[in-house]
Amino acid sequence: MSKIDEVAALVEKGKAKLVGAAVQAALDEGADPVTILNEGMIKTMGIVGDKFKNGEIFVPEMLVAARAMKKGVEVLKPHLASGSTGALGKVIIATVAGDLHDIGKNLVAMMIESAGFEVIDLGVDVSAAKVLEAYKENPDTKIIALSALLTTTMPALKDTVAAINESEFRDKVKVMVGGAPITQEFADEIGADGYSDDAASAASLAKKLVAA
Ligand code: B1M
Repeated sequence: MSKIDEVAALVEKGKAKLVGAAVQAALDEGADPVTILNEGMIKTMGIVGDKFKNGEIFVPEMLVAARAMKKGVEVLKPHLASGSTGALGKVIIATVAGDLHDIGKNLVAMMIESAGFEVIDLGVDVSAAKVLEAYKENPDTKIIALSALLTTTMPALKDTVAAINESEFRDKVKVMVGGAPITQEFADEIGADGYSDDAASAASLAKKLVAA
């Protein structure tokens, strides 16, 4: 079994205490950090999700897999992201109301920070009101980035973007959205300024939005 396969197996089984060492071993063997992330972790979460959908596993198993992935990402982080300067300005990021998924949002935050932004992470299950409040506390924010992982929280994403679109500061801030069920079409429909489908392209999009 390759070291990356070992990482994948440990994430899938939710072995949080062992994943960090396996990621380190893969790195020591010269494995590419992005490949470890994509093949050892993100792909595995897809498998975990499929097993959940098929009734082979349940929420607790998804939860421990998520915890294990987070441990692995901690070890990977210095290899994926360079230190931030914050020079490109502030980004407020959140997972929308009713949604507890934060791994994708955290990866996006990490890549955006590494691209040179200062990230204000509001966490998960964040209401539109909290997003507006955070902007008012940080009126120099350049981008509001919103994540949604459930088809059932797509309406919350829509409502949050609508609240920003109706705010008095709309012309001062860009809004970007993403998450597994979100598409460019949906982003356009709800009036966001940008959509990206993964963390690396989210960082490029953020840079493009502030340059625009
Ligand atoms: Co949940 N869950 N979950 N879950 N969970 C999914 C999303 C699901 C697809 C699994 C499945 O059925 N196949 C399914 C959603 C189905 C749907 O909506 N159509 C689902 C469900 C149903 C649920 C519950 C409803 C289950 C239940 O209780 N019956 C429940 C809902 C809870 C809630 O939120 N209110 C639930 C709960 C959970 C846990 C809490 C147990 C756990 C989350 C723990 C955590 O995040 N801390 C969990 C997990 C782990 C998953 C899966 C297995 C993995 C998610 C993940 O972290 N993926 C997931 C299956 C799957 O994804 N295939 C699933 C890895 C991550 C890197 O990918 O988040 O997609 P992702 O992020 C990507 C891109 O989407 C993008 O970039 C990221 C990096 O490349 N991206 C952005 C994300 N945000 C972005 C923002 C951007 C740009 C790009 O700009 C702002």
